[in-house]
Amino acid sequence: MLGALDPNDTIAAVASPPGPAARGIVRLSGPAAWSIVLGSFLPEHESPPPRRAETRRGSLRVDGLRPLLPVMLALWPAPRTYTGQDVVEVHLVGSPPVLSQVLSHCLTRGARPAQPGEFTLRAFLSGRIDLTRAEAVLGVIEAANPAQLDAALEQLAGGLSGPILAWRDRLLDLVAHLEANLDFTEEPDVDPLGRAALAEELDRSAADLQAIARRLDDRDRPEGYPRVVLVGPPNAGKSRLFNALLGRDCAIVSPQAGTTRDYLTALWDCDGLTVELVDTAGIEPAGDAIARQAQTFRADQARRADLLLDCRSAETDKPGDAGIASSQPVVRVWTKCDLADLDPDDTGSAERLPTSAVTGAGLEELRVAIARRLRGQDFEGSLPVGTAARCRGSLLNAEAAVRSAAESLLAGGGDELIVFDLRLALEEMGKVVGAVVTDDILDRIFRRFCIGK
Ligand SMILES: Nc1nc2c(ncn2[C@@H]2O[C@H](COP(=O)(O)OP(=O)(O)OP(=O)(O)O)[C@@H](O)[C@H]2O)c(=O)[nH]1
Ligand SMILES: [Mg+2]
Repeated sequence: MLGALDPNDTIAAVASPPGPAARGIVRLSGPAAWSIVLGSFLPEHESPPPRRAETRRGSLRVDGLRPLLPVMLALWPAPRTYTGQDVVEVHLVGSPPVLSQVLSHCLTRGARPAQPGEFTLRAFLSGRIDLTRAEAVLGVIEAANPAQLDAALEQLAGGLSGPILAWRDRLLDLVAHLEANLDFTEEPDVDPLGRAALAEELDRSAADLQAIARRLDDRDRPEGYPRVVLVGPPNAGKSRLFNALLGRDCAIVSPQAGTTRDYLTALWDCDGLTVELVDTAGIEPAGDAIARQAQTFRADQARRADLLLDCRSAETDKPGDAGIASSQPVVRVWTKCDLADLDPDDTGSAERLPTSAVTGAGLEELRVAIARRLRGQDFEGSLPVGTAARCRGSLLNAEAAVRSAAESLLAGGGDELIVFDLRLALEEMGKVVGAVVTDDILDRIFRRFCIGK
């Protein structure tokens, strides 16, 4: 368990990405970090250990390496460092065998290998960052595209924790106030007006908490990517368009109607957004058991879509046809335009993007249209996967506890009951901002980090 790791050990790890590079970094954090490195360091200019963050040039005498290694040291004194401890980074040539030699040199001098995420865990334990920020660091490391990276960076800046912290502070004040009453007065605070105002304020807090939870609900992508689902009549050219967009042949294409039965999914880079693209069976009245199953799959995928691509064949379908009716966002597409002359003045064709999977015409426009629609739905603001799900439950629990406190207040319940509920709410909010943390949460978050972060 990461939560059980001793934060007083000095830890070390290669902190640069794996593989050869111009420069590599070995990072140490802990009480002995500086002495371990400085003990083998020959500086260009002799000077005492710095009292502020500083870099030093010189060479390192490393066990098992004959020549002295030219290095640059970055030294940060505790407590104003990322981990809250003494930190040192050894910057040197990015050769993997040399880096591993330097690391083992440090390990034989008293450091132990850092577990994945352990540097960030220390940052969290020392109160330098809260849990949402810790997870955002992970988001930055794992971000699959620029949009996710933006979201992770925003979260790293405290986007999520700010409003929640503000509420937590208000609740803390309230609890302090009520507890003072418990301690110092025999009679409960019986000012009915004051209690009604307090109850109203609590109701407002509960509504705010619910709103934040709901916002997370909207923004959380269980799989992390917006889903774009191709739908339309059999033979409309969905599978061929699916292949053309992906740039490889995954789906079976044939002139026979009813070719696609299962649904297919593939990750697709759509104008900088990573999207899960889904091909489905053509919409038709269900026939035999297989066709029924195909329709169930299709309906289920369509329901879970963030955006539907409604495909009609320009060869066979009429321009006036409105296409599928759906409350979900839809981009309407003409397929097989190479087989038909579309009149650009025809309103029907203007509302549908003309494409051809054979000539590639219109595919770029389609890509841009899809990305624009998804960005309009704020997928760029999606939280790093997992954060929203983890926070939502706690926010809803906090909301329920605050509402229960408000009810007790109005019903004239004792202050003990109210304080009890508010404490519950605080604990739940604490789970979000990391003030109260179970080992389980720590472990779940930090074991996903890579070593050296
Ligand atoms: N000329 C031309 N033919 C196309 C185009 N797109 C699809 N086709 C042809 O239309 C036929 C049906 O294409 P599919 O992609 O299998 O159609 P589908 O919508 O997936 O059909 P189901 O899976 O049966 O629902 C195939 O013969 C394709 O080669 C296109 O843009 N131009
Ligand atoms: Mg198909």
